Amino acid sequence: MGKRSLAAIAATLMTAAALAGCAGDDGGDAGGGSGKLVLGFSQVGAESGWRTANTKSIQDSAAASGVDLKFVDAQGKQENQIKAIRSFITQRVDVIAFSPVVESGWDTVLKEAKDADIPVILTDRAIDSPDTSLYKTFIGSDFVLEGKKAGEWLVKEYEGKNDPVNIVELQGTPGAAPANDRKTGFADVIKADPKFKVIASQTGQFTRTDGKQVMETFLKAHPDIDVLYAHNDDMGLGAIEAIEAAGKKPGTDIKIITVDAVKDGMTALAAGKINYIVECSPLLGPQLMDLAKKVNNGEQVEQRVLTEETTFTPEQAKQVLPERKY
Ligand code: GYE
Repeated sequence: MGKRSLAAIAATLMTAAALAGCAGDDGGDAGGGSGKLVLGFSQVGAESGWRTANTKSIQDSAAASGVDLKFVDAQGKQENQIKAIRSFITQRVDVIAFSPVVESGWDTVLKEAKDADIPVILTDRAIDSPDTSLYKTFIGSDFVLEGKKAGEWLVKEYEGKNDPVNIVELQGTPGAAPANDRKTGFADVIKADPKFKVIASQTGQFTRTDGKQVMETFLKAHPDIDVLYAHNDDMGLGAIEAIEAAGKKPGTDIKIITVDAVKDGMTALAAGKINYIVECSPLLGPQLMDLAKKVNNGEQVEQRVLTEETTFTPEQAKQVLPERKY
C-alpha cells in the first residue's frame, strides 16, 4: 500500500475518533443525550473535614466546567464503592473516578470497567494492584512524603536531647493508602534515632470521635506520652478533647503533629494546641475535571499527577488562616 493511501486511512480513523470524542460518549445515554461529559464519582464518605472540602471541590468544579457528575457516597464501605462502579458501568458513563477506601481488592471490578472501555481515574488514594492498565491516571498526594515530613519535624524538635521520646500514633482507616503510607514515612525517618519510641499505635478511623476515644485509652494506659502523631487533623482534634479532659495541655504537655491542614486543624495550630501540620490538599476538583476531559478525548495523560503541598508551624498558620477556604 502506498504512503498516500495509508495517510488517507489514518486521517479517516482520526476523524472518526475525534467525532466519537466530541460526542462526549460512545453511544451510551448516561448523559441523557445532553452531550456533556458524564463522570461517575464514588467518594469514600464524609469522615473528615478534608473529605468535606474534597467533595465540595469536585462538585463545584464539575458544575463550573460543564461536567455531568454522578456522585455517590460509599459511607466508608468498599462494597458500596464496588456497587457504585458497577452501576456506572451499566449506565455507560464516559469516565469513572473514585477515591478507594482501601488499597486492595479492586482488580475484578476495574477489569469490568476496562472491558466496557470506560476509563478510570484514581482520585486522592492509590490501589495496590500491579496492573497499572486498570486505570489511566492517579491524582493525589505523596502520603509517604507527608509521613516523612512529620518525622523530620520531630527529629528537629528533639535535636540535642537524649531522653526517650514516647510517641503515640493515631492511624487512619486500616488498609487505606494514606494510613499505610503516613505510618511508613514517619517510621522511616524516626528509626534513625532509638530515643524515639512509638509506645502505642492504633486506628482512629480518620474521625474525631474515634480519635478522641482511642486517645482516652492511650492516656489511661500511658501516663508518660510526649508526642501524638495523628494521620489527620480530625483525629488530632478529637485527641485534644481527650487530653484536655485528662487535665493535660495539648501542644505543651503533649506535642501534636497532624496531617491535612483544614481550617479547624489550622485554628488549633494557631492556638498552639497542635505544634505542626503537614498539608494535604483536598482541592483536586479542577485537575480531576481536566483529566476526565482529556482521557475521554483519548489524549495521553501522566500516569501519576502529584499535588503540591507545604507544612505549617503555628506562626505560619496565623498568617494564612484568614484566607483559608476550607
Ligand atoms: O488525609 C483524611 C481523609 O485520603 C488524603 O482521607 C485523604 C485522607 C485525609 O479522611 O482526612
